[in-house]
Amino acid sequence: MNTLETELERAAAALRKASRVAVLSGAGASAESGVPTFRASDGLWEDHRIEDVATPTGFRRDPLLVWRFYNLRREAVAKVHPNAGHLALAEFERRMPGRFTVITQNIDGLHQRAGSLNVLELHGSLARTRCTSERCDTVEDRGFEPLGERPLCPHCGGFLRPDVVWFHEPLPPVVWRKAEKEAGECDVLIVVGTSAVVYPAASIIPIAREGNNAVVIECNLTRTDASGHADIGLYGPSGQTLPRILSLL
Ligand code: BJW
Repeated sequence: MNTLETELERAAAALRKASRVAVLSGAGASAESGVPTFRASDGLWEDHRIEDVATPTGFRRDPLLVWRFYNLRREAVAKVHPNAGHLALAEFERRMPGRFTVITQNIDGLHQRAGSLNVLELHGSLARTRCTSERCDTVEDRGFEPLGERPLCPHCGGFLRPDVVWFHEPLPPVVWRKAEKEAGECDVLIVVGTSAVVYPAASIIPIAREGNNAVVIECNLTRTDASGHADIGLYGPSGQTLPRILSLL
C-alpha cells in the first residue's frame, strides 16, 4: 500500500500532464465547512427519513415538513464558508481556465463562493425555488432569505418547492449532458467527498474511465464504492489533501 506522500506525488504528476480535469464532489467536500453529510452516523439521513424529505411523494404528503428541513439547511448554509478544499479546487481552475470543471452533487453553492466558475450542479441548488404550477414553472434564486413555512410563487401564487433533485426525479438534462461530456473528455477525474452510491451521479466515474481512460483520484476519509475505480487514493480530509496536491504542482 502506498503512503499518502507517494499518492500525493502521483496525483500531482497526473495533474501536471492533464489537459482537461473534472471533479466529482459530494457532501464530504463541504464537511469541513460544517455542512453535515448524508450517510454518516451523525448525518442528515440519521434524523430524517429519505422518503419523507427527499422524494416527490414526501413533498406531496407533507410539504411543511419538507420546507422545514430545507429552510433549516438554508439557514445553516448561509452561515458557513468555503473550506481549504473548495479554495484549492478554485485555484486549480485559475491555473487551467476553460479546462477544469467541477461536477457537484452538492446544493450548497460553496464551490462557487470559493471562486470556482465552471460548476455543474447535478442535484440543483438550495438557494433556488421552483414553482410547482405547470403553467408557471418559474425558477428563481432567492439566496438565503427566509422563505417561510409554505412559500408561494410571487408571480402566480402557486406553491413553491426547493429546486433540488429528489429520489425518483431526473437530473436536469442540460446539466447532465454537459457533465457526461466533461467526464468523457477529461484525463484526470478527482472524486471528492462522495460515497458514490447515488446514481446517475456515481456513473460519472466509469464514464471518465471509459471515455478518455482518465486517471481517477479519490479524496475521501475512507474507501468507498468509487475506490475500486480509483488509480490514486488520498485518504484524509479533503480540506487538507487538496491544498497539498496544489502545493506540489
Ligand atoms: C469526507 C470528509 C472530508 C466526510 N473529506 N471526505 C442505478 C442503480 C441503482 C439505483 C439507481 C440507479 N439509477 C437511479 C437509481 C435510484 C436513485 C439512487 O441512486 N438510489 C441509490 C441510493 C440506490 N437515484 C435517483 O433516484 C436519481 N434519479 C434518477 O435516477 O432518476 C431517473 C429518472 C429518469 C426519468 C424520469 C424519472 C426518473 C436522483 C438522485 C437524487 C439524489 N438526491 C439527494 C438529495 C438532493 C437534495 C438535497 O441535498 O437535499 O442528493 S440524496 C443525497 O445523496 C444528495 C447527495 O447529493 C447524494 C449523494 O450523497 P454524497 O454527497 O455522496 O454524501 P454521503 O453522505 O453519502 O457521503 C459523504 C462522503 O464524504 C463519505 O464517503 C465520507 O467518508 C466523505 N467525507 N467528510 C473527504 N472532510
